[in-house]
Amino acid sequence: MAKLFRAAIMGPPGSGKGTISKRIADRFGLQYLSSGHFLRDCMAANTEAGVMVRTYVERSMLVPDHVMTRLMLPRLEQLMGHSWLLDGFPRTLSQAQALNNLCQLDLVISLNIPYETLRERLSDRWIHPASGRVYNMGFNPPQVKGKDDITGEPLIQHDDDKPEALMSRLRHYKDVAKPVIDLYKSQGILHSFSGTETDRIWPYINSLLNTKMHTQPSDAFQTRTP
Ligand code: G5P
Ligand code: MG
Repeated sequence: MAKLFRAAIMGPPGSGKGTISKRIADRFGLQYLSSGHFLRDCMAANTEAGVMVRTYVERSMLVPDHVMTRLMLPRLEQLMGHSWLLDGFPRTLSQAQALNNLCQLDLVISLNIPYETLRERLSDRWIHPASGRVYNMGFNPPQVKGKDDITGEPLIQHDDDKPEALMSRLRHYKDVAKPVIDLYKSQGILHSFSGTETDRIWPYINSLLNTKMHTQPSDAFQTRTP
């Protein structure tokens, strides 16, 4: 049986985690689990957990670690027989340690995108809430303005993409991501990519995954895009 492959993608809000994850999942056949989509599903279902997480997500605050791990780890346990890619989890050291107790990641991708680029992207982002499909009016517009390509349902914008909420999300991200990045660096599985365009970063990630998924992980390196 082929070795299972477990990866995570980290990066600030709007860095392209969702966009790149979709390409990875399509290209390499990994199961894809986004913490943001998962939380929005809980909110839409109005479960007890959903009502609680809404108070954090709507204020652009991180959901407490014990809630995140209680929600995400059982979902990951269900996927134990599969290769997967996590988007947005783990986001704190405590989440990373809880995940480590469940399984060892093979690879972590970290995206470093300048703030100005993030601000421009998010102010132009539209989402199909039911599926989590993401559009950008300049980069990947829907075929029909304001409508999801697959279902034709209306697209919406998130409140937490407004500039003041974005600044707060970025500050949170930087504070909490550093120890997580340090942890994965020390484990030799962190790969960082810098740039302003997903299409220019993608070939490097594609090539990294091609190598890693078809050989035993033996080395770790930092990749910088031009
Ligand atoms: P999420 O949903 O994980 P964020 O804030 O981490 O949300 P977000 O906003 O989903 O991240 P992304 O996935 O990194 O961003 O980026 P994306 O959606 O792919 O791309 C952003 C936009 O840019 C899109 O419109 C895309 O089309 C466009 N784009 C991409 N590449 C390019 C390009 O090259 N050029 C151009 N022009 N455009 C491009 O989390 C939401 C909330 O849930 C909670 C928190 O409250 C969080 O705020 N949460 C957690 N709380 C605690 N712990 C966790 N682990 C949590 N996970 C989620
Ligand atoms: Mg996302």
